[in-house]
Amino acid sequence: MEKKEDSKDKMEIESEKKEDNKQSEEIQYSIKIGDLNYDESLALAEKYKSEGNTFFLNNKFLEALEKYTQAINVKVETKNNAIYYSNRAFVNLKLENYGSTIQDANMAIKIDPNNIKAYYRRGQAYDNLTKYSEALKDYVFVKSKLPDNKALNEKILKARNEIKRRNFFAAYSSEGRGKPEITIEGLLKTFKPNESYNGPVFPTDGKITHEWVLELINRMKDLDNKKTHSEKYIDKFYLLQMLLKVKNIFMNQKEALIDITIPDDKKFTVVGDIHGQFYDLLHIFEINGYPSEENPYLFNGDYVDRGVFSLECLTTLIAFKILYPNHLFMARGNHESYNLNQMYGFKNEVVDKYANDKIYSCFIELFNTLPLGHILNKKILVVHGGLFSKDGVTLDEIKKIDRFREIPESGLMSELLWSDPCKEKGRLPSKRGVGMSFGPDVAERFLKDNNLELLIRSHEVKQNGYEIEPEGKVITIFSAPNYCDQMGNDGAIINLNGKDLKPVFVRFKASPHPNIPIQKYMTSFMCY
Ligand SMILES: [Mn+2]
Repeated sequence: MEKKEDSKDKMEIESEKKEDNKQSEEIQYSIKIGDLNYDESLALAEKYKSEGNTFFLNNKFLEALEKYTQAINVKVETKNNAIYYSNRAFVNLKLENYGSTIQDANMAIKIDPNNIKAYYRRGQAYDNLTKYSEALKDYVFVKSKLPDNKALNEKILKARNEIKRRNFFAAYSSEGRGKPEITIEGLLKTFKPNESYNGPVFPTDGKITHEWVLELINRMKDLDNKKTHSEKYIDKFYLLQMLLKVKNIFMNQKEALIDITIPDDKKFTVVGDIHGQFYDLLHIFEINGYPSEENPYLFNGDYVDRGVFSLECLTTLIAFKILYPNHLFMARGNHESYNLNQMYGFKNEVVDKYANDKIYSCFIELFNTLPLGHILNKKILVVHGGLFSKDGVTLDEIKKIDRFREIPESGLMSELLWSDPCKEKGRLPSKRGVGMSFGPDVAERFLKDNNLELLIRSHEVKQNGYEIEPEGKVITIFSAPNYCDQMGNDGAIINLNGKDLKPVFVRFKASPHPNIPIQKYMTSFMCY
């Protein structure tokens, strides 16, 4: 997963005082930390740190996180403690726990204001959270200490450009939502179908058939990776027509939450994150049937980014949405977002596959219309992320959210798409740095207040493809098996019927796919 520029960074993990390692190995774990004198405590903490470093260098980030936490828990009151926090900040950065990265870096800087790496790591966390002004401050400070660091110049330039771009968009509208310079309709006027194109033609009346969609899927399938882009993808003129059609379908649904009624004897399927894993999406259709009026689906967001076949996934889903507008549902995930697509691959993928950088912004126009969640038979709320930083939010309030915009940094819309459940009661700050963590009691209160029975959400990779939270009121469903070609997890989907709404989980393994490096389109490093 590592990009080249990171491997240099990786070596910079603090590992001074190597001479302590040998000595510290002799200390037994069974010793109570409180019984140790200063030298023994330091030796123990250094031992944990060095074990953490070994895990880190072998890309075992979860284990490294645990070791740095142990080193911190020894509570050695020296500058070394700043190093443990700074190292843990780095591993949290790798795990994309940007909120935790900032907290750890803050601690490191508090203990040792000269820990330059902590500023650098905090800056990168802000950068990934698209908080460019904060990132720029840290980068500029690090640059003043390390003037020869070339990678910093690029980061500083990028942050400055992003700030400029934001100011530019903010000038358009007092709400700061930005007005796209390119629209689907505007762009359509400048395109004509390519004369050599021999694939499926989107009809002018928009009336497609099941066979038409299957033809489209077959065209995109390319297990040997032998076709050229123009042999694989629908012509951009027809793609734009599809985008316009499907955008209008979503635009007509004014409320941010969609009510779905599942008849007693009918099956209904909920699918979690897909993340550009086209061949796994097709596998879901193989084991669970293609979408149809008899076989309705709800896709719960995060269709794009990470995986290298995001365009294929989205083209397939919007084709089915056009065909079965009332039997295939799509919610917005946090990755259906301009900000995230810049880093996690979808933008670069579309630019590469269509050799045109304007097409991408048409997808954003579509993303800004996707509903924020669905309610099944008035009993189950299905959203991508989770719940809120305050109690008392009603379904009516959610329905009224003005969703036709980029996902904001805070507020109800942001929390719906970003929050995670936690095992602890109450609320915790988000390890991601966006949204929040909500305990089983928070979920129970929300459901009771709104006369609901269950919350289904996605957004987090799970070893079995799903997880039922304590108290059984929150279920996570994740449908991208062997996430990012490296996590080894199963994918899962939920089937339920209208009568008892009892979730039945179907688990599945990853399917073979063309051998394309997962980091091909990503500019950010990790995949957790
Ligand atoms: Mn997500």
